[in-house]
Amino acid sequence: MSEKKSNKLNRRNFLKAAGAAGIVAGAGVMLPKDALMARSEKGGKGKMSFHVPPGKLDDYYGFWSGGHSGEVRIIGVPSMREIHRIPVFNMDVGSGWGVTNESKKLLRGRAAGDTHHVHGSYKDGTYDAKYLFVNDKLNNRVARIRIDYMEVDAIVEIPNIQGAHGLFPQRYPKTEWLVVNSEFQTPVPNDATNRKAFNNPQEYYGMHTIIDAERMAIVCQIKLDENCDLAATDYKGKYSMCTSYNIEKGVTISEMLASDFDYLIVFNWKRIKKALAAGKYDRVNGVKILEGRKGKSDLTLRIPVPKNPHGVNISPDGKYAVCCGKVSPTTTVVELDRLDDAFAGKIKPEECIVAQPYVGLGPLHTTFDGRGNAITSIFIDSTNVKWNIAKAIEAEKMGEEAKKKNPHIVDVLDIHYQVGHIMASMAETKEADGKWLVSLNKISKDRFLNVGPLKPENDQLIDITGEKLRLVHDSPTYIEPHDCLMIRRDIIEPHVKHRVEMFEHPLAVTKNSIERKGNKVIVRMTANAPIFGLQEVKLKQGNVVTFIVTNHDEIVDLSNGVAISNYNINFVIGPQQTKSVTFTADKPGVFWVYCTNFCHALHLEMRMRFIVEV
Ligand code: RUQ
Ligand code: CA
Repeated sequence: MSEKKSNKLNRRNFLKAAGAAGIVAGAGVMLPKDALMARSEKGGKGKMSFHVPPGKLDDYYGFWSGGHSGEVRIIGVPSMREIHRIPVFNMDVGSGWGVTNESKKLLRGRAAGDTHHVHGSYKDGTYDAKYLFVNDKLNNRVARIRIDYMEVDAIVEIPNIQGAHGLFPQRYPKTEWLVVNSEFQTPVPNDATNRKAFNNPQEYYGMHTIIDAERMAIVCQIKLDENCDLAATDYKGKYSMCTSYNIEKGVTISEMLASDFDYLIVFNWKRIKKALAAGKYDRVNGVKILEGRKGKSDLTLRIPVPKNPHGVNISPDGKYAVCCGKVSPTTTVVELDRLDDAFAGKIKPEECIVAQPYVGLGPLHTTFDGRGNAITSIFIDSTNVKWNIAKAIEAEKMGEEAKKKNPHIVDVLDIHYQVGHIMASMAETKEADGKWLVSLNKISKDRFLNVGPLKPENDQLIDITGEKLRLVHDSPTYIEPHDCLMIRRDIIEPHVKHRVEMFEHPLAVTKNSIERKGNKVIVRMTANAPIFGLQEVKLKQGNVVTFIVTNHDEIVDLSNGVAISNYNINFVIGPQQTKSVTFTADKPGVFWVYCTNFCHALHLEMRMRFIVEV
């Protein structure tokens, strides 16, 4: 089937599903693309190049989530070259993550994950280059990556939820809290003590979880009837929010689509702090649970939005939340300054909505150029739509006829194909700079060499410096980025170290030794290219052995690998770094321990014997 035809089919099926569920998507409305065609083409295009020649560096650190690969990647923008991978919830022997004691302690036996959203820690509405945070939708965890080493240093497990999805850190005055949403509703508690609830979806709840970003510990959870999908925080430290697409408490698709509207739910942090201080909570699995349900709580506000909404993003001026309709061809623009009045009961929640412009079929996420324009990803249409926020608000005031002409639409760009997230450079900060846009397209189909049934994603790089969106580069990425960030190089680079602080690791080895305590053997060893500090380790079959190895090289980029033949042990140690591994020496024989990371002209000679006697 031709590409066009299959996309059309997709569109028709979607309309059918949306129609069957009782909505009229785009009826009587000139959809943005046609509206644009009807107008004269105008507006200049940007002129930037993605080419970064030898000797030059990229302008942005791109941080990509890796979806069900469980990792986070660093991609240079604009070259789109993958520079590094940070294993997070996955196993990666290339770095030793998942093989060493250090990583096992954080992973606790669960080396599979599903990362969606990477966000940086903030100070005054922009990145402070301390941490990155990323969610695990599979096993309901949040990991923290320290930017100086680009390694995970903490993982917190979140009880009482499933589908840990939307994640966002506090933006102002700095990141003390971060919020995580539970996309799936579940019984609370979800165990045998509550088995009556298993078969009664009315007793399933969603949670908005608040995490202390420094301690990486759970502060509290706010209990809702609805599910919580994407997350955002404002620029004043007053509110966090979530979109909910299942206010119906449905367990089937048609049940989840039954209502014509769902909610953008806003959480009032001042009131949450007050409720915590006043002890107004229950405890489930050790976590403080605050009441957030409709009609029972003053911590939450529900703004009705059509229909099964997905992303919510805050404009860089801090004024608006833009919520994408997904099953509705619109976005909903909420003016954040009205939330105070809405919480105080002076206006109705829906009066916070200042515009609901048409953007196309299947809007999912919105990003910003810092010049008053929003760009929204449109899944079904396979487009990125650039629209002007002020014009959308103006048209809303003028009424339905003015609105139908789509005066807010600035440009529409076809992408290849089925876009999920989009992100503009620095767009989630007050320093949004309107230079680059990345469209994270889910389907690459015929774009790259055929590599079998499982194709890469297609990340398209778009120059947004002109009025028109200009596609400049296609880049395949390994399965399956959901979201990305582009942070200016000058913010990140000064904080990234070439070597670790040796004595940060309590077990850093300065003297080579073999210590035996009963069945336990502790091997302390240095690595200094091209020599391991010990020539051999001899022990008895059945001994439980711990290798602790410190790389004593200080030279930039001089890492050593430690691999033990036939023992499935393999990890890398950066300059001045220490790693350890514990295992049972269950196979007798002579096993070569060798360096895996090419370190020296005599790299191949960098080896020692591990002798397991009977
Ligand atoms: S969301 S499906 Cu970021 Cu669009 Cu995870
Ligand atoms: Ca719904």
